[in-house]
Amino acid sequence: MKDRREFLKTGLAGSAALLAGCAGADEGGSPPQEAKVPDPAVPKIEGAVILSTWDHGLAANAKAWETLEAKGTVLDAVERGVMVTESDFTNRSVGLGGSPDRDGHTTLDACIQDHDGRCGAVAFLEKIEHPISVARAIMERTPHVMLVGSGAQRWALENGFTEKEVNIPEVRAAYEDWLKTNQYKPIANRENHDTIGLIAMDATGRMAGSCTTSGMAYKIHGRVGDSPIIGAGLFVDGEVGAACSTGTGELVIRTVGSHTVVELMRQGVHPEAACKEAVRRIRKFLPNPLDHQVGFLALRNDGVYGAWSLQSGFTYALRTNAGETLMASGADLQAPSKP
Ligand code: SD4
Repeated sequence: MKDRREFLKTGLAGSAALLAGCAGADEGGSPPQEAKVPDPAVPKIEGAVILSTWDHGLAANAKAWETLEAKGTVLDAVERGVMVTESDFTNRSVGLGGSPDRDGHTTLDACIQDHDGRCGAVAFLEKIEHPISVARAIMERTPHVMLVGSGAQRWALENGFTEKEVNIPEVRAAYEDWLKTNQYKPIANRENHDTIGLIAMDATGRMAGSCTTSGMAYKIHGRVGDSPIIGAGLFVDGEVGAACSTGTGELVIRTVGSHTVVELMRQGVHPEAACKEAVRRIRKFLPNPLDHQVGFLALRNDGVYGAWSLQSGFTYALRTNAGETLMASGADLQAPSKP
């Protein structure tokens, strides 16, 4: 892959906000700022718009775009896009290549939601390559929204999904190493923060979103984060827009983050300002905010988008008629430099 910096562009709003947000930022000591409403406008985009979290969003967006071009629905696009990430077994926080929990199991969480708010979710699933497709099947074939654990597993197997054993020596070795310390202290931006959330609007204005993850590495067996929780890791209301999140899921659940972003947009708040406010609500109860990363993406149903994160380093992929771009979100705090 080319040097990341070659791709990396900071959004129009993001660049201004990044500078403003990080100016004078210290190790978390400065008080959270009230989000300004409205923020500088990102220009409206004509046609389809796809946004997804982190660098791996580029490949997911490409597939989602190809799906739209082949006349697939926007729901097909958000599903197929993140399936690319789920099948990338070099990814350590999505799909079967994901790092395990502290008992050595890789457990998977996912959800999907369409323009009209229909949704499906699955959590604590094992050995199934595409949890996002299980989530969609739950939405389309059951009267329920969410299945978890052994019930979800059984339902998936009874409904055409198959189990796959994936053994990755590097993942095993890292787990063995981790067992020696047995300490749960994720490193913000550099570990455990690669969930893919993908939100999209097709050229007719229909929207959908998807989110899939193996969650935080070395979590307690049974732990479920924000990613499969509708309203936390993802929220779509075609009347307004869509939002998704990445980062420490517990913080996003506590604040129902993605729902907050969509509801703020409903009240007229600009997408970037809505993301910024969702971060502020998290940051206000963090004594050491740099111990965490949380990032939000938002897409309004007129194609205007925004992003914001707790600390710098959150990248996201944007796909429009103009092509694919890797963006850097604006952030409250400057991330410490890597050792
Ligand atoms: C979780 N939000 O399980 C996920 C982890 C994550 O980017 O986003 N990583 O809490």
